[in-house]
Amino acid sequence: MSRKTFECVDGHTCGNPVRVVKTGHPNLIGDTMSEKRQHFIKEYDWIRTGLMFEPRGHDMMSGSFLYPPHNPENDFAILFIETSGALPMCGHGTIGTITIAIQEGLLKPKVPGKIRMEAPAGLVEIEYQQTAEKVDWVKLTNVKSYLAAQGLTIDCPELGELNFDVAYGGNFYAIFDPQENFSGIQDISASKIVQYSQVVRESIKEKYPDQFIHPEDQSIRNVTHLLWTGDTIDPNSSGRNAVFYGEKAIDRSPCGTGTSARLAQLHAKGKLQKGEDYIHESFIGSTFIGCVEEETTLGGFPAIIPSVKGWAKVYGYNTIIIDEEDDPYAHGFHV
Ligand code: PYC
Repeated sequence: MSRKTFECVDGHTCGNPVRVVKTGHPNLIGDTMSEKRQHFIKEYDWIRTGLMFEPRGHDMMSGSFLYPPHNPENDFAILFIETSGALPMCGHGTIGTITIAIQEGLLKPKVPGKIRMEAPAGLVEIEYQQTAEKVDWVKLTNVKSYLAAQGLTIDCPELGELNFDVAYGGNFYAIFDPQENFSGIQDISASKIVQYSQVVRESIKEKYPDQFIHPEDQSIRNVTHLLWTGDTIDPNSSGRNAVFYGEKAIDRSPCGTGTSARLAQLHAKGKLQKGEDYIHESFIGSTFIGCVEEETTLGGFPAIIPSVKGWAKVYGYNTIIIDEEDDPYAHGFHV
């Protein structure tokens, strides 16, 4: 049958979209969510592109499917879908998915207020607060995060040579702090950040091939996201970022995996202590609260276990049809 129907609940986490798909789940093979993610990428990526790209989505679109857990002690397993791919982990996606799943009755946690979620990148423990039918906030304790490399350089047309670090927080991030050729995100437009990021990410891939690979899961590799920093809008915030992903997206939320990578980078450089709150602003000024919960190691690297707290809102119900026979753009497009 060429016509597939997906019932979805749409919401946003601090401004960035989250589309939880309730029906139409592909039957994925694997003993872990990492294996199932790889099966999805091989056989079912058209579902992601159909639901995330135009005309059913847009540059920033992101979403998830809920699956039963592999370990009965856990509450559920998650597959993230996004314009940039099926991510190993997504922080804003987690906060949005939990909010939607609890409010819409898609998930009944074993212990109310606490959830154990199997992400492709590993186990994520979650706390949330609910008042009546609304979820007020969600706090996730993320996978181990670490600073993978520092003091790297790349040439960026227009800007010149840029220094950057690479940190992992569920995805690998190249982090650009203000420096001689880049004064900070407060001084450049979103479209310029996108333009620079497209070129810089390609150059990183060419200059540092296969250099960033997760020590325990080789399917997680390469710098996929860029995190540019700069002055905060609110003087009470600790930092502000513009996270680039996909082909043209700037995260509207402060980015959960980006925040985790940032905490790992700052902690490794002695600029953030365990237990200290880090109020992270997004490009549009929305905030997450990050914190280094524990110090640990990963594959020989000093690492941290970060937490990220934020909120999400449900805004609509969406039944989406992908009809391969009838619609030339059934699998989506991007320009
Ligand atoms: O919140 O982790 C995140 C995320 C990744 C890409 C966009 N948002």
